[in-house]
Amino acid sequence: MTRPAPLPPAARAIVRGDARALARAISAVENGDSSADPILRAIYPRTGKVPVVGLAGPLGVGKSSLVSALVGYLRGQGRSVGVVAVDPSSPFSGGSVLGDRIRLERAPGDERVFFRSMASRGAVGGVAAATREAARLLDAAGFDVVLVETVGSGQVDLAIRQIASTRVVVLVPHLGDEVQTLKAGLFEIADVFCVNKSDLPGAEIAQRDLAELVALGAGHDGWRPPIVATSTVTPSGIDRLWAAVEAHQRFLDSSGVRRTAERLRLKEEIVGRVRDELAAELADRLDRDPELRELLDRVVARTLDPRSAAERLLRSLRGP
Ligand SMILES: Nc1nc2c(ncn2[C@@H]2O[C@H](COP(=O)(O)OP(=O)(O)OP(=O)(O)O)[C@@H](O)[C@H]2O)c(=O)[nH]1
Ligand SMILES: [Mg+2]
Repeated sequence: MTRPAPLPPAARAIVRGDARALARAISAVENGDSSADPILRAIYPRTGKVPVVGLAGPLGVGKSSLVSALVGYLRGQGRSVGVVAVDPSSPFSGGSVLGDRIRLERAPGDERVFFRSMASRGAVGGVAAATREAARLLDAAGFDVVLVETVGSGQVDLAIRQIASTRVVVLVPHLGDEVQTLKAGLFEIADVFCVNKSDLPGAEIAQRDLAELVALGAGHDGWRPPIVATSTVTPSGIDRLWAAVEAHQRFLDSSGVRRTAERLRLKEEIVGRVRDELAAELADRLDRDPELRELLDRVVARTLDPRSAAERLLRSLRGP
């Protein structure tokens, strides 16, 4: 192991717990500003030590409410918490709602809670990458726990897989629509299922239905995801939800899965980055490079098929 290089001043400030330096770095990440690059590079060796817990699930199921309840719970135990939330701009909740709630949860001037929401649209380089880097900055800043909330569905939600070591999938009674979401991939990534709004009718049925689904084959790496009922209005179950998260974290260590899972996440991250860069570069070259433009012209004219064109492109990339 080589000794870590001395930290650039901004990175040192973040590691020291300077909230403003942290906020600035997250903004840079969100804006695709390259000033974040040396910071991310410098802090990386110091990350990977704290639990990064993701909450994902359909719109309006109560993810933000649960995050703020967890912040309250964890602060009650004396633990510091960093939160990054993808602002869904959903009709159920304005983006600032979570921020407001967390402000209610923490005492004035409590530096041991940090909250940041990311715009779900327009982050340069993608929300998933920006969220992952923000979570890493929170990790480096030394919070005891990092919580990540992501929006309803699709790519961003699945990105939680690449960010969090424990993934909580939040659902509500009357699974209906949610079953579709489960099919869309959340089911496979869940480490803990949370049936929120258990104060509403149907919660027990939902839990039972979900338990049947889980028995049919949820879970991975020898872990069967527990199902926890919560309500943020009563409130109830927040302690059990956190206990389930901790049980999963303990499992990761005792089984050795933490290392293999992390290795897989990092591999996916690297491959994803290369894929994105290459795809952008290729698309650009197909527009500009006369030789490649001709290739595209031939596909358009039906004298060459797309698969052969792609093979030629790949060959030209690999060089002689
Ligand atoms: N009855 C009931 N309502 C809840 C509960 N938790 C949250 N809600 C309500 O559900 C609505 C959505 O809550 P949010 O916490 O914003 O949900 P979310 O999943 O973060 O929403 P998006 O981020 O927009 O997807 C709000 O009106 C909450 O007050 C609960 O346990 N029971
Ligand atoms: Mg929310």
